[in-house]
Amino acid sequence: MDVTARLRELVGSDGLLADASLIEPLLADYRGLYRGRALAVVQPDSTAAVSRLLAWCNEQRIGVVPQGGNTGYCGGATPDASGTQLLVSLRRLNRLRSVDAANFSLVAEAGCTLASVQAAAATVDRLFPLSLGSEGSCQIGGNLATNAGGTAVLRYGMMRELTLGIEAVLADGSVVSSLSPLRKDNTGYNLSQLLVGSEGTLGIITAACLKLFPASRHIATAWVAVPSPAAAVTLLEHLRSASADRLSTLELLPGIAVELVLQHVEAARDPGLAPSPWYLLVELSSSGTGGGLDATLQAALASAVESGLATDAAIAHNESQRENFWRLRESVPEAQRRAGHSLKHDISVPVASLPEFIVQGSALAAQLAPEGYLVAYGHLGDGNLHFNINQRAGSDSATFRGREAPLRRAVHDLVAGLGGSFSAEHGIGQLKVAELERYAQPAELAAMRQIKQALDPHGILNPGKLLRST
Ligand code: FAD
Ligand code: 2HG
Ligand code: ZN
Repeated sequence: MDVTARLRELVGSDGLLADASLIEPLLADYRGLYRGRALAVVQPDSTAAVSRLLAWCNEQRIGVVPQGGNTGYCGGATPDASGTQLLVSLRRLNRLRSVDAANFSLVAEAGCTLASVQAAAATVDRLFPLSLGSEGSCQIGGNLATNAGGTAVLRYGMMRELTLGIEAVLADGSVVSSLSPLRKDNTGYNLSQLLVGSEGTLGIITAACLKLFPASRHIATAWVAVPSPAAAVTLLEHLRSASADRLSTLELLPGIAVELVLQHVEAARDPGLAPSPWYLLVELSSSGTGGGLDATLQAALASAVESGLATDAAIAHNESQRENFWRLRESVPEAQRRAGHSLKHDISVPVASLPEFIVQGSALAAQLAPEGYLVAYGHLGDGNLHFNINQRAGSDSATFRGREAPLRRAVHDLVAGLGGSFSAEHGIGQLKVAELERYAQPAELAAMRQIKQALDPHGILNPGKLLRST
């Protein structure tokens, strides 16, 4: 069989990527942990084309790897090394189908970037609140497939909570579609929600109806020095009540993360607070017309300083200051990448247990990875920490990398003991399959395998991701 000719029939000539220099970057993941090979790379531009493609792959038992913006952290969008899997890029399926201001919803195709969806919402005075450092390149389909989190989860929830319904193509090529803006629809199993977080293993998402909110008219942003994570957790409660729950962001950064950003990111500027072991990026936002948010934040922070929960704070007085505070936070992954290799853990624990996790986790990191230094930062308001250890300059790379497995075990066991999760927002992909097998309840894992078997009996959809191939 001439596979190339058949693929051309299924997705059209423009849908088959032939240029090797364009294919190459799609075969490795963002972190550079995995590199695969592909039978071919296709870029369908309609749901009908995805449907034809999957029906044929199912018949031929060809493995299919969906790919969005390829910004994922767990190798979920990278094919294996066999060269037998088809890479399906959704980037041409990128139309905004409708924006419905009255119903506070929009319908976007899977290949729309997150930034383009945020911008579309803004044109009708609405907010699509999902916000990630990768928003310029990650896609809605990838955000849904990984149930992405980010910096506004505290107020608006993860991608799951922002989803009204999904259109997707199942393994046999059938299309399930639930794109109405209904807020209430209790008609049996919720297939859309099953697809959220399924990482391409149950279907290819082609479009989604997403929730919008009133646009924020007032925003107050502050950079705050805090003495400890325990103080930051108490400050979370204080800010939520003092602001009548208008807190939309509370991100924790250690001093070392700020130093790395200032060292590696040219545009970043030091906010000039008293030196501190920890900092917070705090943002209040409101759709109301009353204003006064700066004053609310100012008063809340003044009382925090008085009571010792904070040691210093600066409120952004203009857009450029606000952008700088955000840059200091959003550039941490890039600064860490420039600083060298890091061992990453994307963990969550109940918010109140974060300080204890940091104390015990820091001791483990010092003991089990002495060639590294800790850069633990992230979404404090969600109990989600990126507990990353960077390699010290001059230390032996192989020794440092060899620390990964024992450290991961110790950190994830600690997290499990505190009732937390070893994968808070980045998913499982191929990186954490063994972790899921270790930490999921047996009955839960068995149910996941049965769901996979029922929807994808030939195992063509993203084989070996999330669940081990059988
Ligand atoms: P990809 O990487 O292309 O794919 C991810 C997974 O989804 C793969 O398993 C793939 O097969 C599957 N998939 C993709 N599209 C589809 C589809 N249409 N149908 C079915 N399956 C599909 N993540 C967070 O949660 N919070 C953050 O704060 C955050 N910040 C980041 C900052 C930076 C600088 C970077 C590089 C990444 C960050 N991420 C974050 C991780 C990443 O951006 C998210 O996981 C994002 O949701 C991935 O989207 P993507 O389009 O790049 O998906
Ligand atoms: C973030 O919150 C991302 O910045 C990336 O989730 C985290 O690089 C990381 O570990
Ligand atoms: Zn994150």
